[in-house]
Amino acid sequence: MITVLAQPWSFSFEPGTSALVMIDMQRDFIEPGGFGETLGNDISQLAPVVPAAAELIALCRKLGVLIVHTQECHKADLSDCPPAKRLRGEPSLRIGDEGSMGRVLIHGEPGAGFVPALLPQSGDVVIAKPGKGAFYATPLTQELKSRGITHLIFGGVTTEVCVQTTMREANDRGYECLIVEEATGSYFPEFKASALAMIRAQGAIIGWTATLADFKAAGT
Ligand code: TIU
Repeated sequence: MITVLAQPWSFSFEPGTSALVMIDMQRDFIEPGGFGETLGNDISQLAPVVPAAAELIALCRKLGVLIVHTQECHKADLSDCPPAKRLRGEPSLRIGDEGSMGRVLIHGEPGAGFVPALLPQSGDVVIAKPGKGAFYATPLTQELKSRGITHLIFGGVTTEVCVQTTMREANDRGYECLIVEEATGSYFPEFKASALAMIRAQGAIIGWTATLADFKAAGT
């Protein structure tokens, strides 16, 4: 049993029944020319998340925690992309348009792939998801249930959009959830801070938060 010094109080998990869910560490959100930048966001905010996420993945891998990578992307014919999503806002490129990393947020295109430092390894689970939450229209529930997973550790981008949505979905499904602060990020630092505060408020209403240093101290 691993016990992490967390907020609002300590979080304990058995590595064999836990998974790290690394949300959407894709080139389209983190690199220039991708979906995140086309929405007008400052992608430099996400750069520090990459080495922290790599460290968290390595720590979890060493502990024997299952690694799950999600990627927000759509079918080439956009049949799983509601017009309400594609037409939202005033991006310079919309989902499915041709950009500098191929078609934006389309499965199999370079931009929808993971950043080079965080490529999935053999034995990891990769979940392609059409929504912000990783449970909607994906096999994630089945992948976790079939392995007896009860505890989820979260990282990825962006904290208040896909990460928080997925953590809320997981909480409703009965998973005990912890998010590691440095391994997640937002284009808006104040949104990240608020999301983390919301998650741990009211006695861990959604889950727990911990620093990478405290997670590392617990697991080594
Ligand atoms: N725009 C934004 O902050 N996020 C997303 O669109 N997707 C994810 O968070 N992955």
